Amino acid sequence: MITLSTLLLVLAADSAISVIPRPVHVTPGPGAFVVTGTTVIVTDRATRPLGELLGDYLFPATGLRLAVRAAAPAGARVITLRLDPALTGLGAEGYRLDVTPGRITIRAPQPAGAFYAVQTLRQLLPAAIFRQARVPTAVWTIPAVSIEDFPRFRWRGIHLDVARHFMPKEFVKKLVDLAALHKLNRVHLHLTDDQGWRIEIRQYPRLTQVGAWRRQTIIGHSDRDSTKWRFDGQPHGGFYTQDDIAELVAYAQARFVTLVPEIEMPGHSQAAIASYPELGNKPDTLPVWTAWGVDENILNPSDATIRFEQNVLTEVMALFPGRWIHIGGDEAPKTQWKASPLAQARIRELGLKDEDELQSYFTRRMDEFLTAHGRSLVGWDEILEGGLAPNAVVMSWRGIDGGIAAARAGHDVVMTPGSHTYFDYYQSADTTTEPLAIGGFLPLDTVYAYEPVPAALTPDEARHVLGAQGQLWTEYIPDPKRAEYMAFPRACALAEVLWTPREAKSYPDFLARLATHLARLAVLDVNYHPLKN
Ligand code: TNX
Repeated sequence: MITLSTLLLVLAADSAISVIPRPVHVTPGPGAFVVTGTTVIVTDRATRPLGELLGDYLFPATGLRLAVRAAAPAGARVITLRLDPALTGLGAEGYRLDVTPGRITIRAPQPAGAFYAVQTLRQLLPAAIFRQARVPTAVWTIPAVSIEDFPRFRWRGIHLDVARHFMPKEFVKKLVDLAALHKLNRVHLHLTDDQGWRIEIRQYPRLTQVGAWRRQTIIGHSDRDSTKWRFDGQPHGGFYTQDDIAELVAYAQARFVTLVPEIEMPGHSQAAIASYPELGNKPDTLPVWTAWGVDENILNPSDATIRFEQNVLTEVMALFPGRWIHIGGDEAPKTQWKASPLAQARIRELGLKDEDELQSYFTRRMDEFLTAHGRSLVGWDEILEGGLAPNAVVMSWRGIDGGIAAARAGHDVVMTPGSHTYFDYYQSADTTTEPLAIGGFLPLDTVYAYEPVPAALTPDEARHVLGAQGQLWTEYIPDPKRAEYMAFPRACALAEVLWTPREAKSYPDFLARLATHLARLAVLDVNYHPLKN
């Protein structure tokens, strides 16, 4: 018979479990584990760094430096982390987490899973655990629960455009931390665009000496009539040195996040052309662009330019160990290629039909190059026009059709449709109370309702949908605080779309957990958008 007190305990435990993204199986138990100064973290060899990481997570707020040991001292209350090959069925990122009043056990087939168990554990503690100074009054209670958990998708991403507005290295780290807290495993860095080049390339120093800086920035939205444009008169710029990048890569790796670098070509390249005018189609020297929009100044399609970009990619590959290298490929107007004798001669000598096929040729050369180095090219869905390079992964941003076409052709796909993943869009219907954004309307419930697998795909084709990611284009996002405002809590909703089984999703349930979760984000000093529509 269930007594009233057991029932209340169960209910209390249940409401205490406000984990985002929602785990696959959650079974609350009676009682709770209390972390005290005598709690010991026990690990095996493989999970040792994760035990240390857990200790580091717990230290600032608790003031307790928990011992990390290879074996449990007799009688100690322990948090155990270990790899368990018997759990291989949970996949590369799955885990089991068992909390009882006497002990906590984390088991996972691979370290990534143990890492995600630790993230879940942090969310089971009071929100004050995220404080960076000791919270003397708190009791560090973890409700008893058994959790079995694994992600629905392999690619769970957030993108950050550091080209339109440079974002300091420390903010990229904060975004990596927030991604990891939400069990996101890709941070896509949009490193180059018309308005700025943000990564040191040693062979081409002018890319950052010249390309990382612009004289000023347009104010508000660009009017069709460029004589109406007004500028702020404030120089803007910045870039990451190769040492900065190495630091970011190591930081992300320790949090099971793969950084995906993007070097845009052949469009969105005016900062590169400003640095090296020979990359352009015209003899003019261009400034780094100071306005927003689709720019006609694209790279020329010469062999020298292709070699230049491959040399850039060589340095990029040396810095970023991840498999995926993004080459952009979007919004490359063909006006200049139509008028260029060089581009037209290339079309003829290569036996191509038109300028779209010429862009495909350019992309293929990058694909061959990256493939030869054991990497995979990623591009925005325009790379489908004129024929898809054989090993390309497609990011479907202009709706879902590009994703459908690419998956049908046997290519991997990451879903990034504006309609559901553009976090630069407004999140309230009443835009008068919002800071200026690019436009659009993407409220929290729409993000939550997103289904990444297009209904048109067969199960076989659907296997090519690696996942999805949220986009933070920064034309109207001038600084980290605004980036946080635009990303949260929409990124929380997307994390659940990408992790939680489709059948287990529930918007009311998500909102109930989000209320607790926002207290965590507040402690983490995340400038999230308050809940209203
Ligand atoms: C289109 S999405 C772009 C970006 C802009 C964005 C603004 C994509 C591949 N290209 O250059 O920043 O729209 O929403």
